[in-house]
Amino acid sequence: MNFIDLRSDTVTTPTLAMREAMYSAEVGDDVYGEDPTVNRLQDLAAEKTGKEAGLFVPSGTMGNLAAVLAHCDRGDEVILGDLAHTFLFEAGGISALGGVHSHQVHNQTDGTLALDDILTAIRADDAHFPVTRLICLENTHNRCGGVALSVEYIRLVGDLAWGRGLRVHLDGARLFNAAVAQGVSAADLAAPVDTVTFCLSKGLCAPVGSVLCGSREFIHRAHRIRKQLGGGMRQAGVLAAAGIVALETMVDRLSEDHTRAKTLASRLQTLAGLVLDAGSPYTNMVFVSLAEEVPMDGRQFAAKLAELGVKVGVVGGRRFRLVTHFLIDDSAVERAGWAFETVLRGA
Ligand code: TLP
Repeated sequence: MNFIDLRSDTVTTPTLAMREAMYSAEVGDDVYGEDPTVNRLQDLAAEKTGKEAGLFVPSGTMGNLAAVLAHCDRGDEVILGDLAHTFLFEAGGISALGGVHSHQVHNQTDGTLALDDILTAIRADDAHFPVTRLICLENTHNRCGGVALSVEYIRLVGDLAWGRGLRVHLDGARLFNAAVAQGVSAADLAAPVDTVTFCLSKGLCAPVGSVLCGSREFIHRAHRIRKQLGGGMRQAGVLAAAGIVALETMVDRLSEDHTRAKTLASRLQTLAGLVLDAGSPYTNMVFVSLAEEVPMDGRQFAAKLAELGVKVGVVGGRRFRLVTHFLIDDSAVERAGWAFETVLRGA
C-alpha cells in the first residue's frame, strides 16, 4: 500500500536534485578535513545561522550532545525544559556520556521557559550545588505543538544568560520552520544564542545529517567531541551534497507544509470525536486527541487508520501528532481527513 505517512517529517526522502548532487559530489576524507563538499556545507550552514563555523554531524541528537559536552564539564548543570527533546528523547546522553546534570524547568505551552523560572534555577555559588553552565532552548518546540519561539523571547534569554556568564544552546532541529513561519531569518533566531543545531533530514528532505554552528573556537572543541562520539565520517560529501541542496532549495517551500497543516487541522476540527490542541497547528505539526466518547485508545485508532493507508504518531494514550512535509500533498491531506472520518464513523 502507498502509505500517507504523517508520523514525522523525518520520513521524507531525498529529492531527485539531491540524488544527482550526491552522485556527482566531490569527496575527500573528512576526518582529515579534506572533503570539499562537507566543508562547503559547513560554511553555508554557518552563513545561514550567522555563526563563524559549522560542524556536520550524523544526527540532531549528536549535534545537541556534542554541543552540551563542548559547553559543559562533568558535573555542570544545564537548564532545559521538561518537554525538551534533549531531556525526553535523546536517551539521557548528556548525563550518560557527559556527566552533565539536567535541571528541568516547566515548559510553558508556548514552548518558552518563564524567565523567572530560569532565574530561580540558576545555582548560587555554593559547594553543595552543581555549577550552572548552560541554558537550552528548542525552536520549533516539538512537544509544545511545533510552536515557534520569537526572536524577542530568545533575545531575553540570551541577555539573561550572558549577563550571568552562562551560555545558550538552541536545539533548532526545525529552525527553518521557525524562521519561515515568522518571516525572519535563521540567523535572526540564532543571533541571541551561542550555538545552534539544525537538521537537514527533517522537513528539508536530506537523507542524513545536522549541522552544529557556533564560534570557531567552540566548533574546534566540538570537533574533538564528535570524534570521541564516533561521529567522524570519511567521504561524507555524498551526504553533505544533499544537505547543500536542502539549504539552497528546500527552505522557502516549508510554508507549504505549514499551510497544509492548517488545512488538515480545519478538516479534523469538523469531526465529532476529535479535539484539536488549542492553537494547533503553529507550523507543520497538528496535535489532536480522541474525545472521551470514542471507544478506542490511540493505538487501536492508529491501527485502523493504517488499514486505510494513513500512518500517524501516537503521543500519549489518546493523542496524535500529524506532521506535514514534502511528501504530503493536497490529496494526501484530503485522504487523511477521509481516513479519520471513516474510522470515527465505524467506532
Ligand atoms: N525528533 C523526531 C523524534 O525523535 C521524535 C521527530 O520525529 O520529531 N531535536 C528535536 C526538536 C527533534 O524533534 C529531534 C527529532 C531531534 C532533536 C533529534 O534529531 P535526530 O532524530 O536527527 O537525532
